[in-house]
Amino acid sequence: MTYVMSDIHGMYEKYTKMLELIGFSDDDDMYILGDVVDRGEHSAEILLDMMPRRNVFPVIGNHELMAKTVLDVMFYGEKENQPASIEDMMTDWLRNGGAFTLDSISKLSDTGRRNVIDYLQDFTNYAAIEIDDKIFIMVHSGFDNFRPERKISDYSVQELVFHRPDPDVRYFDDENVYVVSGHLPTLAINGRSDIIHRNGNILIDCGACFENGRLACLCLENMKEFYV
Ligand SMILES: [Mn+2]
Repeated sequence: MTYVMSDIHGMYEKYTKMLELIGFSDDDDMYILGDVVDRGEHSAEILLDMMPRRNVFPVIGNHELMAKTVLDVMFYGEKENQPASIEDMMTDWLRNGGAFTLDSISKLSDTGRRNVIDYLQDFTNYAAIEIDDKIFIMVHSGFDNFRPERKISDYSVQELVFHRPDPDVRYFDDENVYVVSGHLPTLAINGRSDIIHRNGNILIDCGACFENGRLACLCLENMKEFYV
């Protein structure tokens, strides 16, 4: 089966409970739509679990985008490609839950830390798969500056991770094309921590790191929903 979850935000216990709940095996695939890190305390543990799994496909979120940029500069001081705004980004990241990730990564050995930071570079900007007659486009937050004729590979990473998802706006006319995204807890849309299916949008961030929130997981073959 093919599963998708998002916005785990350092909640390692919910992550492992979810894998157990769905009976995740080597025959399944799992897409994780970003914001694995920050806010919760166990970001490194989740990344270390994901890393060796060949059937877990990570897609980047705004928190990984910030984390990988800042961590690279902090630990390895790589000056090329260093954005001019790095100090603002660092402050912003630490304030938005990055301090927990920094703490969790600092406890690792040098090799462990290098591997985890390198792994953040493996996160893809988006993923698109076909199941039966349906196409699922999986992206952290949707599309900024959306135009239906624009190729998905032409969007910048920023356009794919900072957009505020709006389930009332349909992206693609083709009713067999679904955009699966996270980023905005559904709690903030309708006050419920349930997956929202609307207008070809599937919003799966159910606020795992918030008090009233849950970690959600969706099976794409049968649309079965799981919550922890
Ligand atoms: Mn996000």
